[in-house]
Amino acid sequence: MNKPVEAAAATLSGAEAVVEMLKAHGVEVVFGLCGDTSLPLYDALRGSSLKHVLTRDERHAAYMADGYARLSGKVGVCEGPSGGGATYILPGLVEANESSIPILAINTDVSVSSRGKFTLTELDQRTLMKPLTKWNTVLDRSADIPRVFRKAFEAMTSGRPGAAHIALPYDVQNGPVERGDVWADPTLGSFPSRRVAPDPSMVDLAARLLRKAKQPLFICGGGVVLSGAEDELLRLATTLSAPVATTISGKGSIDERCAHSVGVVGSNGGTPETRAVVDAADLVLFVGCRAGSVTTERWRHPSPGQARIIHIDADPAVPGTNYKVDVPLIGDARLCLSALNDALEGYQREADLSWVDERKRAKFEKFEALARSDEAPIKPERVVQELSKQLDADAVLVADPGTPCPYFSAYYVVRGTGRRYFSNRAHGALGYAAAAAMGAHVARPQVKTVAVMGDGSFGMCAGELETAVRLRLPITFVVISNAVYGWIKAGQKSGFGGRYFSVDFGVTDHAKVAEAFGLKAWRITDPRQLGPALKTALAHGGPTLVDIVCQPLHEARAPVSEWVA
Ligand SMILES: Cc1ncc(C[n+]2csc(CCOP(=O)(O)OP(=O)(O)O)c2C)c(N)n1
Repeated sequence: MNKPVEAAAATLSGAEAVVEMLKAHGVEVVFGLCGDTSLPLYDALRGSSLKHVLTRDERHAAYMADGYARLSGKVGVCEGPSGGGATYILPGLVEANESSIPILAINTDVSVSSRGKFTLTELDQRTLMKPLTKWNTVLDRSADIPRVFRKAFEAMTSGRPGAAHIALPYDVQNGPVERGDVWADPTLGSFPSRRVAPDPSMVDLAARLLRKAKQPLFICGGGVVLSGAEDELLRLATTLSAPVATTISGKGSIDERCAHSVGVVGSNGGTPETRAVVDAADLVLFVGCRAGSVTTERWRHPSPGQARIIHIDADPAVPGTNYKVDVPLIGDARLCLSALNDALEGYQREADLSWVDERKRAKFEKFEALARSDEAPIKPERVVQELSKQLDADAVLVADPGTPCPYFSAYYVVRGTGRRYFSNRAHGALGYAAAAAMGAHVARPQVKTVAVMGDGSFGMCAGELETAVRLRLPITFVVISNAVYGWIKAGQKSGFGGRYFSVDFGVTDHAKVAEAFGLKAWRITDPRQLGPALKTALAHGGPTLVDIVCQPLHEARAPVSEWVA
């Protein structure tokens, strides 16, 4: 006799509905760490097709989600339990939010029915996360799960992308959700999901200014890569015969070997040579760039009034905040640049870019003279040069603050466009690169991923090396080892008469620490050993770490012109 077909249950548990809502938005992986309040969610994840990456703390789970989002173009998802799980996930959430990277953090929470009774780990997650995220809520009822997740994905990926937070109480995970309510628009799982076009009258005004400019210059922030506007940018730069400078997050907007490329400008990766290009402009076109303190060296380059300003940004609040803007173009960078290309159809500005090339040559001559040095301790320039020689063009390099970010931003030449290099430029918290590189690798496993950190950063992320070993991630971690919070010591030298205070710490053999976690590792003191060690490390099939004893920043000739807060 035929068995009756078992009808699918009309309801799901809240935890099951969360999993289904993530899947419906195209989520494939969740980074996170377990806790008492997360038990129903873990039970639902266990039976699902979602991959779960167990991390060693929630901050790194959020950094992994961030690195994953940057490389995949999809929302990165992280999770943790209540109380400490929420306070620990917070740094990664705010970094992503300020960097316009859509990550969703889910913290489970004490039951709705236990609120206000001195319940262990109880915390006002709504208030905590509100100023740090683009959108956040605390669920009170299971039935609201589908609507809340749809709203979170829409908020994260439309307009200026950003982070979202959802607190998921224990009893909400167990309550019923109608199966029919569980649906989503999958296009909201990638970003930008809803592109906005600029006002045509503003496009005409901008085109008129561009035709009149004698020395136009692009300064591109992260918005170009976020919107995939690289081709439109090159087309417009070619029409205008204009140089293209970038911020650190803007690396990847243009192939840095191209004649138009200036490199990074500003106080963390800019040099006197790149600054000279900014100072020569009579029209600056900011694209997807907040014109913040680092890029503009505290709003001095360009100097106020020096140049006409056209400012393209998806966020209407950005143009006009720091510079008097002649034309604001509000919209998606790709659509704005494309509209400008259409408006300038048939126009060609004839100009010679050899002056830009001369400045780039001058910058790299100084760099190469130092990179060639066989002196110990090893010069940071040597590390940049060796990695530049050995990494394929499609490799992904993540740099921490300290020595790595300014040196790699200045001298690591990105060959090609799109996301190949990044750093945490919103808050610049130490200890980001290792976990972000792990997330990046999960998103793009076919290319080599490298994380470069100072030893200050190593101290803030070392526990996560276990994750890299457990998951056999073939990432190379590079430690610039100098037993000092070097960037700050250099600031004490340049701005406070060398009155050094509480910046030196003890020497650690990071290679031995890494070996204890199960990585293959090298400690390098002689510059001549650096190339061979990196070669072996990069080719190894599993996680590797190269600990490089380096010249500290206060003794080095840093690319930055000055230390500015
Ligand atoms: C979480 C956090 N705390 C403090 C700082 C301030 N800070 C910026 S750079 C720096 C020193 C970095 O030291 P290290 O990682 O050893 O790199 P180095 O500068 O020596 O190359 C510090 C403490 C920070 N960026 N992040």
